[in-house]
Amino acid sequence: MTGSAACCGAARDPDQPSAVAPDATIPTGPGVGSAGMVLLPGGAFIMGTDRTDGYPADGEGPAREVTLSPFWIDTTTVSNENFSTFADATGWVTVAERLGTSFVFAAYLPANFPPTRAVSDAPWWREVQGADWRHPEGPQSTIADRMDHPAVHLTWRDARAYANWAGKRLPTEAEWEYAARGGLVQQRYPWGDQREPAGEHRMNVWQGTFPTRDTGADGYVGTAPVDAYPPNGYGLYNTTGNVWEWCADWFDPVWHRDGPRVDPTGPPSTGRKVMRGGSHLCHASYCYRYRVDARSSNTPDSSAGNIGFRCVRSADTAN
Ligand SMILES: [Cu+2]
Repeated sequence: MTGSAACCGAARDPDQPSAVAPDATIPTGPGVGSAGMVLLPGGAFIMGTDRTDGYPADGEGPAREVTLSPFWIDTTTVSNENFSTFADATGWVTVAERLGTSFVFAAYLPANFPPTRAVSDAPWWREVQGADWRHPEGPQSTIADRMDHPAVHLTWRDARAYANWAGKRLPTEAEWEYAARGGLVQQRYPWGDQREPAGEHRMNVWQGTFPTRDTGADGYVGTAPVDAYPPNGYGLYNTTGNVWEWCADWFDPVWHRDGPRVDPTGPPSTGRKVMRGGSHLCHASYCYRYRVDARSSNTPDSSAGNIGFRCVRSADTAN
C-alpha cells in the first residue's frame, strides 16, 4: 500500500492464517427481488479521467469510451438492516468475526479503550479485538441506532456471499463508475464538478483536521444513513463518500489502458480487489478520493469501518 492510499483502509497481515470459509459454503437464496434497485440502460460512457490533479498513479486515466450492457443496481449500499436479514437467514459468519479483529478508526474509540495495535504507515487505524459489523467500534459498541447505516467491517468475500444469497453480484468497476456518474460526462462528483455547490454539502467526507477532528460540517461524524443527501441523476445515493464500495474486479493501476472496452471485468488476480467512491474519512489534504473517477483497493480478506458495498444484477437475469 502506498502512503497516499493508507488513509483509505488498513489491510490485514497477509501472513495471518486465513479463516475464510471455502467458496463452497457461499449461501444461495431465493433472491430478494428488485426492490431498492434501478435498471440502468448501459451503452457507451466515458470512464476514467485525464485530469492529473488526483492520483494518476492509481490508474484514474486514461479517459476512454466503455460500453456496458443494461443492469440493475441497488440505489443504496447494503445497510445493517439488510445484512442482518442475510445473517439471520444463513448464519453467515463474517471474516472479521472468524478472525476476531477488524480495523477501527482510532478517533472513534473511547478514551479509556484498552491499547490496540496501530497500523505502521497509518497510525489512525487500530486493529481492534471484537470489532465486526455488529460492533463497529469494538465489543462495547452496537449498531442498534445505526440500522439504516451501511454495513461495514465486511470483507470482499463477505460482500460476495451476501450478493450471491440475494440473487445479485458485486458490480464490475466499470458498472460502478457508470452508475456513480449518474449520467453526467467527465464531472468529478455525482452531481457535477463542484464539491459543495452553493456551499451545500452533498456527501459524507471529512471536514477539519485529519486525523484528529472531523467537524461534521456535512452533518455526520462517522457513517451516515445509506439514503442521506440527494441521489444522483440515476437515483443512487452516496456513491461518493460515506463508505468505500467493493467491486468485483481485481485492482491493477495500468491493466485497463489496453484492456477490453465492452463489459470489462478487470484483470486476472492481482491479490487486491477494487474499492470505489471514497469514505467519510477522506479529506482533500491527504486523500482526495471522494471522486467518481478515483480508485483504491484492498485485499479480499481485509475489513474496516469505512468499507461497505452495493449489489447489481444483470438485466437478463431472471430473478
Ligand atoms: Cu481515502
